[in-house]
Amino acid sequence: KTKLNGPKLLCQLKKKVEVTTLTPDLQPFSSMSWATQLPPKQLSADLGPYKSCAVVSSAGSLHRSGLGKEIDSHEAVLRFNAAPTIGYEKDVGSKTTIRLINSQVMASEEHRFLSSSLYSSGVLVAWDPAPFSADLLQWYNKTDYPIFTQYQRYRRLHPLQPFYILHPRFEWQVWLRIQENMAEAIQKNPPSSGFLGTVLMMSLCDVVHVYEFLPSQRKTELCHYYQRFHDAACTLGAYHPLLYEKNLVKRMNQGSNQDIYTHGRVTLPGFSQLNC
Ligand code: NCC
Repeated sequence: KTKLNGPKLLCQLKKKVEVTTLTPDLQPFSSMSWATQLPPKQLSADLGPYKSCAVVSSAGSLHRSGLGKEIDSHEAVLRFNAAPTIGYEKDVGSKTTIRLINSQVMASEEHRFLSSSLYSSGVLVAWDPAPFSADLLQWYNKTDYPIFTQYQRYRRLHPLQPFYILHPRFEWQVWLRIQENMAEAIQKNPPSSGFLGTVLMMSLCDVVHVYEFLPSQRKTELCHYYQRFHDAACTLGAYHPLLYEKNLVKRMNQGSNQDIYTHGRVTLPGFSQLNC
């Protein structure tokens, strides 16, 4: 096994990862009446291409970053899970083009997914930690959290907001890219929303700026910029292979180390810009 350098890694991601979403014509969903709630086209057919994009991690190190204006200057902004903008505009901006949410957020009471206005701006994209290489029916019958029932409820309440579900193949294709570039065996859990969202934006944007995924000089054990909760595992990972994801992003970064240190900013090329 050989560790690939940045350019080779980028080309592998482009070649071997497909950002696919569920569509109503897909088995076994095609025989279920609710499947008509799914968008008829792929996310990649409906969104982008965007010139310049921002991926905003939820890290505590965004606190007092003053990056809000810079983040909002990008054509499209991706945020995660329950990360708010209201009250935090100075540090994280206010634009939300896409929100990537895990199925836990959709299901847990505390996040009030069906009723909170936090989720009502931009395009929603959901994912669920599906079993490795399991087929869609197996996953459908045994999701980690009730992503499908919550999806149907949300769509009935907010029928006009675009809402996609990622194909589980995507999360495991990304996982394989991580594993194949590491010397040791990594845990067989899907990548974090942060890395999935970064790859998703690389498929839609000419250039992607990721903020505080690789921590800046503001690095802190504060888990999220929006919560008073400390845990180093938020930055280093426990369930998700987060440290390995960060290692790959560091290798693919086309910006300077100074950008990481001062802004927590990484610059990645979109797949369309690569000559592989
Ligand atoms: O915390 P979370 O992630 O929502 O953060 C989104 C992404 O930002 C990056 N991050 C976050 C905090 C930090 N200190 N450093 C970071 O680099 C990560 O890339 C992360 O993916 C998730 O990935 O979906 C996750 O979701 C939470 C939780 O489910 C939601 O926040 C809803 O409450 C998970 N936490 C728990 O299960 C307790 C987290 O493990 C992963």
